[in-house]
Amino acid sequence: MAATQGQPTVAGAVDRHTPLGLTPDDLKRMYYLMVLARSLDERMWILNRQGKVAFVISGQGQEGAQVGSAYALEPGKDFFVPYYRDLTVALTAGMTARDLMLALFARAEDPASGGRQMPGHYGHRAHNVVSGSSPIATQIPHAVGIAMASKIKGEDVVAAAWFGEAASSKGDFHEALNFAGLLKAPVVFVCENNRYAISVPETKQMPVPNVADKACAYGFPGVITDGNDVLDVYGAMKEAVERARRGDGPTLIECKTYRIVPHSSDDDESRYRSKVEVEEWKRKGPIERLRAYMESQGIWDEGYEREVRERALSEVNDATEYAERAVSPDAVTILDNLFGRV
Ligand SMILES: Cc1ncc(C[n+]2csc(CCOP(=O)(O)OP(=O)(O)O)c2C)c(N)n1
Ligand SMILES: [Mg+2]
Repeated sequence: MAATQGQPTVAGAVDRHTPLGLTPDDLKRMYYLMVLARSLDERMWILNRQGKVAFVISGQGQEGAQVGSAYALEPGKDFFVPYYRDLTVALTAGMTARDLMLALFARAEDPASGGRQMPGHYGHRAHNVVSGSSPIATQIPHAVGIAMASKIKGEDVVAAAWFGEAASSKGDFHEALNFAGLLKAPVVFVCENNRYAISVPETKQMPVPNVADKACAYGFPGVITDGNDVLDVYGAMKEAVERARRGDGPTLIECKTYRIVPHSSDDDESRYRSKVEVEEWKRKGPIERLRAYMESQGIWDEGYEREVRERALSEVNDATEYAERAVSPDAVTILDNLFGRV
């Protein structure tokens, strides 16, 4: 491929992005979204430990699966139905660091719920990000409903639902996939298999080795991807979105990945996994992997890294200060949006 700014590619490094229709600028955008998500997430933990915010649920380690999948949808047109770890999905869909911090601080201006929902319930009407409920997997049938509404109205809209591997043991998952397969709904199911449901390893909650294996029961393809390889996930998602737009129905994409921090700010991970295991996965992290690839293509260098880190830090600082100063919902609005008027 043509290297940017005249930098040579590493001899023998295979260009994997051009065949997928991605430019060096796309890779830089994906890289930035992951670094921004990681920086925001790290700041959220600090704010929690300072006693400023009550709860954090984290996407660290899963940014590659998230940006690789969300990037193949069209923001402002397609529908994003994420779950609580999907900070990078929310950012890729068009939500800002300020939006996410406003939700974390439960401020009135929080676009997801005006400060009503727990953090991690991403939502933004203008960006077609649909906020979910806390019970696991309930967002999966919602995505099928949105996809079917789009199909019935003759719109060219694809919906995607994201969820963890344990969500695939819930009835909601199976009902959603059954109807999506039957009705050929324009939907993509993205499973972020991070190997654990809080403390329960995947081997203790599912009888098959891959979530993707479950798709065959519903008559559509199940694809296994390396969830820490942005390009692998993007390639599978691009194909799945094209398939959905053609009217050929759903795809289930499993992203094999790992969360590198505890389940939430209230979890003690030392009770169920070793530090060695976590450190091993950190070394294979999605940010590190994309950085190495970009370097091999002459798209990344130390100067660029500094620029990215500084830009992300200033966005995180701005969002933190803005949300900390923002007002909480007025107590008199407590019943707003709970009851309809007759
Ligand atoms: C119906 C239901 N049961 C239990 C919970 C408590 N809970 C919250 S997250 C979680 C683990 C889900 O694991 P997985 O689907 O693999 O997603 P991950 O958290 O690993 O990303 C559980 C059991 C819940 N929110 N809803
Ligand atoms: Mg899991």
